[in-house]
Amino acid sequence: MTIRQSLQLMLTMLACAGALSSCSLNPSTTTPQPSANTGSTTVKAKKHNVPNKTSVAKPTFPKIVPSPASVKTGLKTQTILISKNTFSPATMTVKAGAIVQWLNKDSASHTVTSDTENGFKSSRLMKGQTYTHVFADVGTFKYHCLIHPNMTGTVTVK
Ligand SMILES: [Cu+2]
Repeated sequence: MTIRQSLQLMLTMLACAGALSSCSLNPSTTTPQPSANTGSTTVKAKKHNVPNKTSVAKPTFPKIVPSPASVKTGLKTQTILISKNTFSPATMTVKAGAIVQWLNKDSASHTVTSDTENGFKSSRLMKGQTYTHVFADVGTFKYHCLIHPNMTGTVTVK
């Protein structure tokens, strides 16, 4: 009888051990779940990458930033052509805040240099190069080309 009891105890012990092992297996099965969570975090990381791609696409918008500036003033960029050693038009009237762009069409290089010492001045513009200046203040602004002093122009800002 005591042997049977001991055998029963042994069986119950084994059963318990099996239960424990099965219980211990459960935590092991639950531990993969955190890894699954980390997998979800990697998915989140991928989601973060996606906004990065959209944020990469956003910098294409800042290229249009000059247009918001023109939106503020409600003015578009106005172009003065430099052609045949002449500013064309030589006289331009714009509103305050206007963006004026000079475009050199000549094979010769020119500059856009304010007659005023502390005024706007471009570097030497080669063919196809442009110089842009925003006329924020009202006034009459005369300019010339450093290379060809005969080349003169006037921008009047109202
Ligand atoms: Cu010139």
